[in-house]
Amino acid sequence: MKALGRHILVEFLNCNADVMNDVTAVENAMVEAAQIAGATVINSTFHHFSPYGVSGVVVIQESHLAIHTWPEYRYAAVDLFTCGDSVDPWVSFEFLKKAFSSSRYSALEMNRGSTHILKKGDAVQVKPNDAENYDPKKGFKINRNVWFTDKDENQALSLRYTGEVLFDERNEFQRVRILDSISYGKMLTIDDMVMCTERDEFHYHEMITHPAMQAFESATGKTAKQVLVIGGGDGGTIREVCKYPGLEKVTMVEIDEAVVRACKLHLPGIAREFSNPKVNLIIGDGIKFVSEAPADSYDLIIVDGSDPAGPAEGLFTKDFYSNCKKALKDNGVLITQGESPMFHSETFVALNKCLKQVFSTQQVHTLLFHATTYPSGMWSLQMAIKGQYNPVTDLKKDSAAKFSKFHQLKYYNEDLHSAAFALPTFVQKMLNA
Ligand code: SPD
Repeated sequence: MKALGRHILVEFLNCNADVMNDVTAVENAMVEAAQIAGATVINSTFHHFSPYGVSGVVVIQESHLAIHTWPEYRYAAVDLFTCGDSVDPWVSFEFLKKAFSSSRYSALEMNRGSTHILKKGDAVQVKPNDAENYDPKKGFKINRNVWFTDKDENQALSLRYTGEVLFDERNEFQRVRILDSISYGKMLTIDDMVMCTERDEFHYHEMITHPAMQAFESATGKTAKQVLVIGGGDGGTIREVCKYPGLEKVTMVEIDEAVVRACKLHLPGIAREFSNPKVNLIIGDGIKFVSEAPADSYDLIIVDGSDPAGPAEGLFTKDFYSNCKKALKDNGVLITQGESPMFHSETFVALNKCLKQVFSTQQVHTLLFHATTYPSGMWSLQMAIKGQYNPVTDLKKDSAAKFSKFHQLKYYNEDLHSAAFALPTFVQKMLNA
């Protein structure tokens, strides 16, 4: 060999655009392309650009593989650079051609570090400096740097994950994935939005359940017996509802059975109450279900939907909430996830207005809580009451305290109940404008 390395500059054309825009798929293909060629992978870093495109590099003991994709042109620019004789970059080339479904391509091979131009004295003894990453049995430790990003055009929240996709299914409704995050445990994502993570799901599930259950119980002197949950396919909300012994039945209407299946399989701590005999799971359209529900059927309705895109869009309409009001018994409570004053300010305000039109201004209350894995970290719930009581001033604090202690709740307690309804001035202004 007359050179230290071989460098192939590749143009992949007519690629699969979805793959070109899928950071996990691109990274997996690049890592596998290196391994299949006999390279030792040391590290990989990949990034997804907004609105589209992926860049990344796989560092191998024998140099590197790099890529940048333009999904809108179905194009990828790839560098395959290997040193020594043990790795054949053309094997990586063939693998990537198939992985990206490229039907037109070109490649140019260059020798790097030609021995004709290197002087003998350039070869100096260098001390190896990566011993800590090397295990004689397993070889080099791969340190992947893969990020999941939940974003709109201007804001984002990113969580690093191992690169492991434990569940990935696209169906007529949405794309459902379970990813293995580095510091938040396993997480459920729908259409590239975080729904819940093992580490902080209790913030959301306790807050969408207990303020409403406690407010109802305090005002009426009895537990909500008939509860309806719209959405909530991960099972976190019904898990909280099932903590009330006075509950007779919780009906949950989830549109996508894949969410339930994924969570039963990978998030058993969240999905643990599906086998409870009080739980009646219906796979179907919650919007239709509520429109057909008999009047005065439920003490509590919890709308645990996704963001207003795809199947959850109809959960943000006046029709839907009018039907919910009809389905509630007198003194019944509705609570819905209300988006973020910072991330989705327009939806947040519009939903509040819509509820006030349906239930009256005095009977609609906004709560805030910390949603550490939702963009902006500040999330809301909107509560509407079909009755004349107030969820804060009528709260029986002692019972709320007793309940949260007995169940060792991690977020909700009797003081937080009232605190959650206290809004920052800028949020008050948004809602009263
Ligand atoms: N941006 C995320 C809002 C999602 C609300 N629903 C989450 C489902 C958890 N049960």
